Amino acid sequence: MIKPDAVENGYIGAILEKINSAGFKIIAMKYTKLSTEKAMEFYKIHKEKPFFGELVSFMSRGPIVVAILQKENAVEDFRKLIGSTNPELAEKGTIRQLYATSIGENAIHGSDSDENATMEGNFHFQNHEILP
Ligand code: 3AN
Repeated sequence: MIKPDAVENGYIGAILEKINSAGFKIIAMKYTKLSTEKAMEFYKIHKEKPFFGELVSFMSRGPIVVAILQKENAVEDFRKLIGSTNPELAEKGTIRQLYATSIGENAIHGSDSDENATMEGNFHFQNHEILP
C-alpha cells in the first residue's frame, strides 16, 4: 500500500518507479480509500497498541494505492526497499527514507511474510482483479 501521506505529497509515481526498478512485477493494482472499519480490520493485529487510533484515522483519511507484487524473495527484498518503520532510521535510498513523513505516516506498507502477503492480497482484491 502506498499510504495517504505519500499520495497527498505526490509520490505515487516516484514510488512505483522505485518498485519497478527493483524488479517487482505488478500483478494487481488500484487507487482506493479505506473506510474506518476496513482500516481497523487491516491493522487488527495492532489493536492493543497505543498508536492504533492514530494509525486507523491516518490510513482512512485519504486515498491509497494498493498493489500485489511478484518477485523471487519478494517479502524480504521489498522490506529492504522500503526501509525501517521509522524513516529517521531508514537506510539511505529506501522509500521511507526518501518519502515518509514520520514513524506513523511512513509512506508505504509491505507484507512481513508470504502468509500475510496472501491474506492482505485477498483483503484488497478479488481473484479476477489479479492478472498473471
Ligand atoms: P511495518 O509497517 O514497518 O511493518 P509495523 O507493522 O510495526 O511496521 O507497524 C504498522 C504501522 O503502524 C506502521 N507502518 C506505522 O504506520 C504504524 N506505527 C508503527 N509504530 C508506530 C509508532 N510507534 N507510532 C505511530 N505509528 C506507528
